[in-house]
Amino acid sequence: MENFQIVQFNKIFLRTIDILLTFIFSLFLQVIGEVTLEQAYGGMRGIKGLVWEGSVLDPVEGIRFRGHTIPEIQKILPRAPGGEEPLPEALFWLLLTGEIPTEAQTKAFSAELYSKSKLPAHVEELLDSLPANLHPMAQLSIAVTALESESKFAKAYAEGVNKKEYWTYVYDDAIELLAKLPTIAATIYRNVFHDGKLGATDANLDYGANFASQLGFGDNKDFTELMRLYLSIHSDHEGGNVSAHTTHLVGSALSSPFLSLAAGLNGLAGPLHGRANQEVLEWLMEMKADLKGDISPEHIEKYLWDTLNSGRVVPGYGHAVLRKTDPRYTAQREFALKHMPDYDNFQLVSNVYKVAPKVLTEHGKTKNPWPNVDSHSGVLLQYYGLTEASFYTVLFGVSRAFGVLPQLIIDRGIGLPIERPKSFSTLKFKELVTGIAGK
Ligand code: HAX
Repeated sequence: MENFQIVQFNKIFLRTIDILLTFIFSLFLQVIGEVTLEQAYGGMRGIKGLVWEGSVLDPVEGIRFRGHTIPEIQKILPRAPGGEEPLPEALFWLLLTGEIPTEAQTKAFSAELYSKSKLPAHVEELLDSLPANLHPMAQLSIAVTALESESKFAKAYAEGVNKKEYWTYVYDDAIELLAKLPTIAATIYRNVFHDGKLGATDANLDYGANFASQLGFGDNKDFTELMRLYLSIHSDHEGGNVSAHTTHLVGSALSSPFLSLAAGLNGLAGPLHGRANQEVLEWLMEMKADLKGDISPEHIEKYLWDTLNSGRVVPGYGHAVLRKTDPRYTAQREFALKHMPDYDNFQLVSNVYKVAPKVLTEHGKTKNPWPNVDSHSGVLLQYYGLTEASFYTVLFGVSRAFGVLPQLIIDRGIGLPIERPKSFSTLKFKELVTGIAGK
């Protein structure tokens, strides 16, 4: 099974990369942009300095995975029998190779992931020993770091493997990680919020179905569909976001995929990034309580102003790149319209959507007054009974691995070097732009 997979990936992956790189190398001296001081001091927005193969984010249209929009991948990627949402393992294949896997390839890949899903004893014991008041994202990061013991890449490197072979070991580690993440996430969920026991898995089921079952929601086919959609759309959002860039950066020092992903997850845990999904849900529930259930747009508008006037951000709104409603928000809204049109918390999210862009525009600060992915996900999970908001970013973390791990394999496959951009002190920047040497 493993050989079959790696031969397939090898064939497709090397062929694609070869053709592209020969062309790009011949244009290496072309100028692709300039850098302003505003960018240096403004979080490096818009600087074109990263290579990322899986997806490209257009400010208006949103994400394309290997050239395909979210509605397109919902149509063209293999699905589970009777299901309507894409299988995330098929998306991983697409992000890595640029090709849509067949149903047979996807099924073999699901089975391979299933066969590697058990955790080593020391990681199980470690998770069981963590206190319930340690944030689930910290637990996820600790467990992924502890999986370093399984790294074939770290072992091969220590044994002096040829650098041309790096990517095959990174590939092995990536598959190992992807396979084990649902077991880690479900263990955290069941330990912190329930009885510590995981639901049963089945070798014939897909990744999303087994994950739903491990979490304890396996008997709900709509929740399983939500997991497939959720894991697919949160996977990749080009390379510059904190979690993707961090994973890629740490990997460039030849840290293993386990250590690289753990670093990325620590970034995802920030409230301006992945943790925004927890913040949104908590903010919505506070709003609902404060408005005593009257969620009319007028009352919501006042609450939005109160949030802004107290010096806080409106969670789930704004984006560093997007300038329109996030298509990941739209995909989740479509899901809600289909599965829970009358749910009061969905109505709440919809009513916020009616007024927040106007309020944020009048407020005049954010460059993007539209909702992002995190604005919607929480209420979908609430509807099915996964109500513990502090767990939500863990689900995002499992999905993010589907986007950042293919790039790590590619990074080592094309031999990208260690990352090391240039920095200056403010005095030196002044000298650079005025020509006057400072002291
Ligand atoms: N509410 C209030 N103010 C906001 C805002 C919001 N939702 N979004 C941006 N602003 C403010 C910024 O804080 C900034 O204010 P200052 O000038 O006082 O510093 C100003 O508007 C300009 O910011 P920007 O250029 O529009 O946005 P950035 O690229 O700097 O930041 C963020 C992008 C996503 C971090 C920002 O929009 C934000 O904080 N949003 C709320 C948190 C959130 O939803 N994060 C999740 C984003 C998606 C993601 O990564 N998911 O994982």
